[in-house]
Amino acid sequence: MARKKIALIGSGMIGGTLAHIAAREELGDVVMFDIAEGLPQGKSLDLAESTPVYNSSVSLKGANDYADIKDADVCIVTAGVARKPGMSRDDLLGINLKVMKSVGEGLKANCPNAFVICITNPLDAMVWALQQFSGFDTKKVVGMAGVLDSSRFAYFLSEKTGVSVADIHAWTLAGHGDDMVPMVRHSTVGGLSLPELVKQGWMSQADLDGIVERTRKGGGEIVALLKTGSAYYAPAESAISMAKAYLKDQKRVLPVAAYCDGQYGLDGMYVGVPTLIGAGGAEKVVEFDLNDDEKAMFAKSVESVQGLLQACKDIDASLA
Ligand code: A3D
Repeated sequence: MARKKIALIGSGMIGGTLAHIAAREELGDVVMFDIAEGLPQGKSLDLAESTPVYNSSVSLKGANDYADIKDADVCIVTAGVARKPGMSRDDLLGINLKVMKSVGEGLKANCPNAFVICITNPLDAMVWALQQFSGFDTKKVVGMAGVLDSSRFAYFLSEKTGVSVADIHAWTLAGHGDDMVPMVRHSTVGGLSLPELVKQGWMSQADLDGIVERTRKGGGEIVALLKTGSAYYAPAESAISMAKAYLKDQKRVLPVAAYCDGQYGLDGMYVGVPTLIGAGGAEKVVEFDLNDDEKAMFAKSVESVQGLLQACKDIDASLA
C-alpha cells in the first residue's frame, strides 16, 4: 500500500511540531506548506535529517506552491496568526478569514478528497469558513479544539487527584472560547463522575470549580507565560490523534468542532461536540444528554460562535 500523504498548511510552531510527530510515527509522507519562503524548506530538511536517527522511512518536503500538496490524504491547517498576550482569539478573525479563503481555494484545486483538520483561531468560525471556501463535504472538514481543551481538563484533574491520566476521561464541548463547557457530569476519574468524586472527598467543590475555570482559560495561561505566541505541543498532539483516527479508521469518539445540522438543536454550524471519527471523516455526532444548566452554558457558547460567523459574513460578502 502506498504511503499516505499529509499536508501541513502553515509551518509555524504547531506546523513544525505536527511534522515532527507525523515523521516519528510514520503516519505518511509530509509536505509542509507556508507563504514564508525558506521556513517550510528549512524545517522539513532539519526534520528529514533526523529520520535516520529513529529509522523513519517517510519523506518530508517544504513548499510555497499549493501544487506540492496534490492528492494529500490529510490536511492540517494552522496558517494564519496566533495570539499574543492581551489578544483574544476573536481578535484574529479579520486576518485569518482572508487566510482561510486562500487555503480553501488551494485545497479545492489540489486535494479535493482530503480529510481537513483546521486549527487556526478563532476555531469554530475558521473551520466553518474553510468548509465554505473549499466546498468540501462537511464530514471531511473538522476543527481541532475539544481534544486539546479536554486534555487540559484531564491533566488538571490528574494533578489534583493523583490518578493517572490514563484513567481519566474528560469532555469539553461547545465553542473554543472562554465560555467553552467542561462537562462535569460526563467526565470521569477512575470511572467516577466528577460530582461523585467531590461527594467521596477526592476534592472539594471549590477545587473542581477552580479546575473548570482553569480549563476554560487554559490557552490564555500558556499565552501569558510564552509571551510571543500560543500553545503548540498539546495542540499538535491533539490534531495528530484526529488524523490517526481518520487514517486508521479507528472509529474514535473525540470532542471535535463538527458540523451540526439538527444535532444539539443547531442549524448548520460548527461547534465542539463528541464525534465518531473514522475513514468516512466525521461519521456521526454523538448527542450527550444535557440538563438545563448544561444546555444554558452550551447555548451561551453557541451564541458567541454565531456572533463570529456573522462577523465573517460581514467581512466577506461571498459567505453570506
Ligand atoms: P505560527 O507559529 O505563527 O504559525 C502560523 C504560520 O502560518 C506562519 O508560519 C505563517 O507564515 C503561516 N501563514 C500565514 N498566512 C499564511 C497563508 N496565507 N498561507 C499559508 N501559511 C500562512 O502560529 P502557531 O502555529 O502557533 O498557531 C497557528 C494557529 O493555530 C493560530 O491561529 C493559533 O491561534 C491557532 N491555535 C489554535 C489552537 C486551538 O486549540 C484551536 C491552539 C493553539 C493555537
